[in-house]
Amino acid sequence: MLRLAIQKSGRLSDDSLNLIRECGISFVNSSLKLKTESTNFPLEILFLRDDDIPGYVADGVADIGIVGENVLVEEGKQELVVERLGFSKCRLSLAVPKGTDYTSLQDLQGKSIATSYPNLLQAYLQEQGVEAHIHTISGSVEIAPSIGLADAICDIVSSGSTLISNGLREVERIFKSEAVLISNSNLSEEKKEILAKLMFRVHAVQRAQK
Ligand code: PRT
Ligand code: ZN
Repeated sequence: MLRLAIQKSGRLSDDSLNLIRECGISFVNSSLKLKTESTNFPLEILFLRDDDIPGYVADGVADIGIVGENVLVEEGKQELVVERLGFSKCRLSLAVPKGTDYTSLQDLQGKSIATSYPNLLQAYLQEQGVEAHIHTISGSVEIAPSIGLADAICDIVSSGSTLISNGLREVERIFKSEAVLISNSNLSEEKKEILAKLMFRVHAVQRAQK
């Protein structure tokens, strides 16, 4: 039996479950249960916080998982990717208060930036030769400039409406993300065979959607 970890409730959950169902894999899903078994495929599904999924898959607690690339790369586990899934697309961007003068990244030299993605941000700033103070906060990043916590933010954007409603302007797109399927690197032969069967179905679903 192969163990799949998906997000319990959030922006990845519905599309992750839909993909499994479109693969013809049936299961009973109760919102109270954190674990379920398929009735027609050797798959067990674990429902977790998205942030915990890369670690569980790397450690082998789960065999495979579905997670946003932003979380995966932030945790330094990009080598686990098996397949890009094309949903939950978004980007990690830098934004400044809309009245702020901004012409290039150099304008953030010595400034403070609030983010939940310190590693991705640090790597980008370093590559661009800019030094800034990174304030790591776990949520509500968009309010940081208006409460005086930071000069700029670096956060996930999809439509851009959250930035606009918080008086912010997107100035740099630093990372493009989508949902990815990840796998532990030491699967048993038996589990590799189940994963190959699953991937065969995933590819058929992807072809049908084109
Ligand atoms: O509870 P748990 O830890 O599992 O969930 P979470 O709250 O950490 O994550 P969740 O469900 O918000 O997001 C899961 C994944 O969905 C992210 O890691 C991204 O890969 C992807 N994703 C896609 C997004 C968005 N779109 C998105 N818009 N994640 C977050 N947002 C947030 C963003 O942080 C910002 O606050 O939505 C706001 C911006 O949206 P727009 O449309 O106004 O630009
Ligand atoms: Zn999370």
